[in-house]
This record gives sequence, structure tokens and C-alpha cells, in this order.
Amino acid sequence: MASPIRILTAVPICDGHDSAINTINLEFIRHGIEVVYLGFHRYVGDIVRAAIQEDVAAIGISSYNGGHLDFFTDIVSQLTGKGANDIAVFGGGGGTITHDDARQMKRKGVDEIFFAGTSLAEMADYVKKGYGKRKKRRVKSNPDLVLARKLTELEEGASRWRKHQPSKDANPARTKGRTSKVIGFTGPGGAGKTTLIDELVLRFLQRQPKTRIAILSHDPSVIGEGALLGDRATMINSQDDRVFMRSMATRGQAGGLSPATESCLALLAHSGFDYVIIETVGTGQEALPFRNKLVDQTVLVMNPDYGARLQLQKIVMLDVADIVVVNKTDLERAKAALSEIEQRLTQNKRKQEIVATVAKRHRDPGVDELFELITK
Ligand code: B12
Repeated sequence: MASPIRILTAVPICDGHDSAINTINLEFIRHGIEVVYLGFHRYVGDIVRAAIQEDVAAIGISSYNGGHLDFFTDIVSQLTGKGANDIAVFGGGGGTITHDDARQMKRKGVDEIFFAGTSLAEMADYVKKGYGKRKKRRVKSNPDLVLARKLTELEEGASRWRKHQPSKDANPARTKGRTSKVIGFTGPGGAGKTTLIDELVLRFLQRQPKTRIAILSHDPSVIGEGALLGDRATMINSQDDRVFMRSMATRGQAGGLSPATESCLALLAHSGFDYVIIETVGTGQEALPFRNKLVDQTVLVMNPDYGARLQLQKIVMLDVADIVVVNKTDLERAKAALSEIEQRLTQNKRKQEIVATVAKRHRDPGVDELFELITK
């Protein structure tokens, strides 16, 4: 089965009109496309960096702020400057983009502009017809371009390979020559994993001027279907040249990771990053995503609202996590949750740490404590 087409979508800086792109994203996904959504109010540089790291076939921009002539063409020229002119640029913005503007934009390298009244299906068909075949890339000097394409090869190989071969046991992330510490974050959907990781990245960038970080982030998908890869939309601090982020769809695999996670992780762990952070999809009670010693340290992120105390006995990650983070401790139930989880961890008789955080709050002392535990 062919791998899904991957595109990146975003809304420009000084523009909060995201309702159009949210609708269009859903239509693309329904048509089997993997959409990495970067969110709104985004700089050209952040969009170009993300498109390169995600190795997408095209960038779709939804622009309503009136600055489309400069914005679209700046994306094209930055892509060209970085050797990634095989990544196409297209988009729309209702009546704010005139036909005359669109002609000028096309002359400067924009592929297509869609106007008011175009059906959603028409736009999805355009992407499927236009961006299904990857163009060859000649530039080999940009390390992000090279790494991103290798990750794609691994991901595409895994989705073909999985059907015919039994799983390999040897864990390549642990072989000789590895330079990175690998930290795995897991926990139920909505616990705040992505926000927490983004706040940790801010601390890495501020306190360790040379540290480089890779993030491998997962979102769920069914094999051969589309997916919304939306973690980048939550990431603010991670839009930085010292951070390499890659979003992966699970492509039909249960348990929180993708069939290609191990090999992609192995590649990242041997690519000169100081830390590789891996984030699973939102997981359930039975999930043990980091088997086979895939990571050096595991962090389970929980929400204080897990239900009755008995529920804690069923969460198997509580037995194996090195650090348990209770996030959103500004919620009313947090005090009781912290005490119940602490008691649950005492039964394990292991040296497990428990940390209380409010990741959405800047300079949160709990996130500082977690940062110390991860970097000590
Ligand atoms: C909905 C809306 C809002 C909502 C936005 C909600 C949200 N979260 O998105 C609210 C009410 C919050 C809002 C606020 C504002 N808005 Co407003 N808004 C609109 C409105 C009515 C519709 C835009 C829309 O979503 N259309 C739905 C999409 C699906 O259809 P479409 O636009 O026709 O797009 C087609 C194609 O272009 C294509 N397409 C669009 N994007 C993309 C992307 C890709 C990748 C592809 C393939 C295709 C594609 O899809 C459609 C196919 O049929 C327009 C007016 C209008 N009728 O266009 C004004 C409009 C865009 N807003 C405008 C303004 C000025 C504002 C405010 C500044 C008002 C104010 N003073 O506060 C604020 C700014 C908000 C901000 N933070 O940026 C102006 C912009 C003027 C300009 N640029 O010259 C407009 C044009 C209204 C006007 N005539 O004055 N707005």
C-alpha cells in the first residue's frame, strides 16, 4: 500500500482566521492525506523549517490578513534558498486574494490559489493528483533536508515492510555510537504532554546554549488513511533552529507508536542530538509503549481527573514509569490525586519520582523540577 501524501498547513503571522483551514484539513484527512497542522499566527521561517523537517510534499496556506503577496512568495524564496524548492506552495483566502494577485503569486512560484466557492472535494482532489509523486531533491548539503528524507524512507519502508515480516527484536536505538539521551513521554489524551514538552524545550534552549533536541511526536491513524498531525500547533518554543521535530501517524499500529518508530528513533539517536524526546499518542490503561528498553527514561503524564482511586490500580504505566507527572494541578482534585498516586507508587517499592506541574503556566516550578530530574 502506498504511503499517504503528507502536507503541511498553516495560517500566516497576524492572522487568526483558522476556521477555513480547520475545515479544509478535515476534508484532506477524509481523503487519506496526512496533514501536519502548524496552527495560526506563524512566521514564514517557522513554516519553512517545519515543512523541511516534516518532509512534506506541499505547504497549504490560508491567508486572510491581506499580506498574501509577500507572504506566499517569501515562503517560495526561503524554500528555494534552503534547497527545498521541490516542496510546493498553494492555498487560498476567500475574497481577500484577487485573481490578479493570484496571477502574480503564480509567476513567483506559487502552484495554485483557490477562490471563494471552490468545493472542498475539488481541493482535496487537487492535492491527491498534484502531490502524490515525490519530486527528486538534488541538494545534499542541508542536514535537516537529508535527515528528514531519511526519516521518510524509514517510514515508507516500515509501512510496506510491516505486512510481510515479523517484528525484529533488536533495538537499534541502543546500539553503539548513540549520542543522545532518549526520553519517552506517554499518558492519556488531554493530559498536556505536548505543552509540557514545549515548556521543557524552552528550558533546554534558555539554560543550555548549545543543546540540540529532536522530538518524535505521534498521532493516531488507521492504516492507509489520513491523519491530523497537530502537535506542532501547540508547540511555541519548539519553533527553533536547535529543535528538529517530526510528526508521525501510527498508521494502524496500536499501543501509542508507529511501525517505524524504532528505526526513526534509532536514526535520530545517532544524528548528533543531545536529547531525543518521544511523545506517544494519548494512551489507555493497558499501554506500555516503550518496551524493549526503547528509551532511557520514561515520563507518564497524568491528569488529576482519572476517576475513582481504583482506576489507578489498572494503569500499568504507573508500575514502570521513572517519573510520574501530575499535570494541571491547578484543578480542584489535584491535591487528592497527588496523594493517591503517591500511595500507589509506594506499593511498587521502586525509586519513582512524582512531580506536580501546571505546564500551561510560564515559569512553573513543577516544570523546573522535572527539567532538573531529566537533565541531572
Ligand atoms: C469567519 C471570519 C472571521 C471570524 C474568524 C473565525 C476563525 N477562527 O477563523 C472572526 C469573526 C473571528 C473574524 C475576525 C476578524 N476578521 Co474576519 N472574516 C471572516 C469571514 C466572514 C469568513 C472567512 C472564512 O472563514 N471563510 C470560509 C472559507 C472556507 O471560505 P473562503 O474564505 O471563501 O475560502 C475559499 C478558498 O479561498 C479556500 N481556501 C481558504 N483557505 C485555504 C487554504 C488552503 C490550503 C486551500 C487549499 C484553500 C483555502 O477555501 C474556500 C473554498 O471555497 C471573512 C469574510 C468573507 N466572507 O470571506 C472575514 C474577513 C476575512 N475578516 C476580516 C477582518 C478585517 C477581520 C478582523 C480584523 C476584524 C476586526 N476588526 O476585529 C478580525 C481579525 C481576526 C484575527 N485574529 O485575525 C476581513 C479581512 C479584510 C482584509 N484582509 O482586507 C474580511 C475579508 C471581512 C471583510 N470583508 O472586511 N473574522
